[in-house]
Amino acid sequence: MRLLPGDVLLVVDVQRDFLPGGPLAVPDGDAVTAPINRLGALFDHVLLTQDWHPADHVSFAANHAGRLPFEQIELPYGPQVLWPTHCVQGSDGALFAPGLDLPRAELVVRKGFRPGVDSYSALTEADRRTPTGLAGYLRERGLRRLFLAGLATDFCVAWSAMDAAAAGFEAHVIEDACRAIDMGGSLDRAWQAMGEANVGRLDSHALLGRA
Ligand code: VGL
Ligand code: ZN
Repeated sequence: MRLLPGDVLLVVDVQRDFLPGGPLAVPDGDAVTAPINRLGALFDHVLLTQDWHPADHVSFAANHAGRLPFEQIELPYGPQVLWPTHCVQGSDGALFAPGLDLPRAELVVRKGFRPGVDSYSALTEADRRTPTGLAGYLRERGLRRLFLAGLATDFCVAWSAMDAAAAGFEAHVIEDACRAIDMGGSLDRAWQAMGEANVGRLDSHALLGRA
């Protein structure tokens, strides 16, 4: 696949709390930084997302008496998985992974900052109505083709890719530059849903050539 002028690399949530040893560790999560750094040098535009929750965030199991991480509850906007406390605003765990090297990054979209609403997606929060502003930013700049990488494949990457496709952008997920949480079959379901949503799936070698 050939990259075109204006193509965007969207790097999703490559933050310390999602790396091995962190409170919401994604298995092998630190393996994404090497391919992402190589990809970052190749794209015209590099944008990042940063999960950025207040300490009293509704997605934290610790904020629900008697609930444990990875349980699911019902919120006014629908089902919500409860997570270990992660990516608290201003904490070291919310910082980008130490190995990430993307000096040309043009934008950081912070998401999940409303106490009562989660946001896996970089475009639309979990209430499915509140925009993050990213779609408007992309449209205003005339950027229409997104390649996604980062953490986690089955949550923030998948939701971002599907929302981008639904909003009229072309979205492709770079599989080997992502890692998944994969709980209860979530990774298979995410790939199925992304396929149905017209999200492309490719390997970084298709863009970088074989090392
Ligand atoms: C994520 C769960 C909670 C992600 C963020 O980046 O995929 N997953 N917050
Ligand atoms: Zn989160």
